[in-house]
Amino acid sequence: MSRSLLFVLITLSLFSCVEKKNEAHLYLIPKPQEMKPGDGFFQLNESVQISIEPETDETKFIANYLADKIKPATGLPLQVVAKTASEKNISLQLNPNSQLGEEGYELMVTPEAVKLSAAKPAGLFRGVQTIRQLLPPAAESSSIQSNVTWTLPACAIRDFPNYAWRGFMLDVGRHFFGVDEVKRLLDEMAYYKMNVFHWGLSNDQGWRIEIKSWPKLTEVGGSTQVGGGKGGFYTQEQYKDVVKYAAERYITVVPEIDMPGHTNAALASYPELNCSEQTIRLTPGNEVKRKVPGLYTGIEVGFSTLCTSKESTYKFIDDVVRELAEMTPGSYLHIGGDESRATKKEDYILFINKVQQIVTSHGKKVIGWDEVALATLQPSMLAQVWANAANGKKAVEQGAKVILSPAKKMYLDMSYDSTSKLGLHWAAYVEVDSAYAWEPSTLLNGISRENILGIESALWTETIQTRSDIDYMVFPRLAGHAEIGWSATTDEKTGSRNWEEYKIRLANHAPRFKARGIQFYESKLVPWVKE
Ligand code: TNX
Repeated sequence: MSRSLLFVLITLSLFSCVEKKNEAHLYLIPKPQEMKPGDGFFQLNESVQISIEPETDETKFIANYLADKIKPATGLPLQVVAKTASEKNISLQLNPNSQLGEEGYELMVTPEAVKLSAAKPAGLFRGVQTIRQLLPPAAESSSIQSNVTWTLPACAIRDFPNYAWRGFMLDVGRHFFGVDEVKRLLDEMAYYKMNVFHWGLSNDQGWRIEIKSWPKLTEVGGSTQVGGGKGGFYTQEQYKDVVKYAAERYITVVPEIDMPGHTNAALASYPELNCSEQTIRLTPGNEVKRKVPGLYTGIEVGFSTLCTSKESTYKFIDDVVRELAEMTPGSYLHIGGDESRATKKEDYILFINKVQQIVTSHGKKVIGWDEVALATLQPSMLAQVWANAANGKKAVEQGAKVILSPAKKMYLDMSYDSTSKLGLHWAAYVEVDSAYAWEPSTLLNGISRENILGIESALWTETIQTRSDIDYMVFPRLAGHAEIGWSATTDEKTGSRNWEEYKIRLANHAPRFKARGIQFYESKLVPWVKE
């Protein structure tokens, strides 16, 4: 071999080494509260095991979850074992004395071992997501990847969430999405350490959850969707299956039945839920007078209402809430309460007060969109602020806590800009930087850190019909929201989020999105890393 060829080869191999250097610890999303880089790398190979201590069903499940995530791309069948003498392991350890709270964890990666510890299983599970992100992006692929060295960069991480409630809402009322798609989104939430799945199960266009005592809700009310497609609904068995799947990811399901407005699908299913003859607006300009509305497949809001003055309406609500509460382990039920423009204000207040009592009588706490603050809120009630800060303030003055879902920042159905092929823009165009660079505790007058339980992204689906539509609107904005919920403010000087710093981390997630098969929106504001 000639000298110059040798030189070229050596240079090339040096460069490819540099290129392959795993710096994933610098690009974590959400950013850990504390991270110190170390020297060297831990390398995965056939002999690495995942050891758990103590060995319980939960720790075993979490370890197997990690092994299952790593296997498809690496081909490595990492074995789950009880604590062993072997040092070269990934160890997951529950340490009840740890001060890390419900979801915090500590992670130590050295060339010799990976040590994850937490006070609670939920903390281990969150830490496992960090382990996944420390591996090269190719590790997130669902098929075998060759020529990759499976390393984790040495580092020491101490991490815990900033807000207790880090939610994602999916509206399946406008367009229906089946169990598999919901589970995929739960997996994505888990990846970003989110912990509340708010499931919008009813709306004008569709009723999506089987209620055994009122079967026509799904037979009739579930039979269509926006645009006139066939809609769909979840059986109670499917609902319970999703709840279990979520719980295995330490995600709480909060079901929403929106009322008294947004109820056309129910009103079309059961005539007795209507008051008297009403003017029904089928489409703008096309109005008819009749007692029972037909199914609705447009995207107008604010035209429907349950009859708030009939006792039988509350019997209906009691049945629905009872059946839902029975299959919902989480402590909250969401009663909607938004945009009830077809309900008189005094009727609305009476209604919300009564429904709060019904929900409480079934052992659940109540959440409502910010308009519910017009009623008399129980102290345990949560108000979800989406549009009206004054309502949020009213809720806070009544002693309630709030969840922030400001439409201008967190509505994932808002278009990115005027050229976006999907979405609405009544609140704003929400580019990736705007979705990220804000702070919950300073966004709204009269609502401060101690009033805020957390934040929630919302995907309304008037314009969203397919999995790739979901991908385009949800990603990458969801990653930024997850970080706002989990990580402390990145820029201590300005007290606000540092977009310039975040966008580099986000750019480095492009190969990860791709490896997970996500067709994300490639915003021009982000210098995406190509691979
Ligand atoms: C407002 S937010 C709504 C939804 C729509 C959404 C569209 C809220 C509580 N109500 O019914 O789908 O805007 O962006």
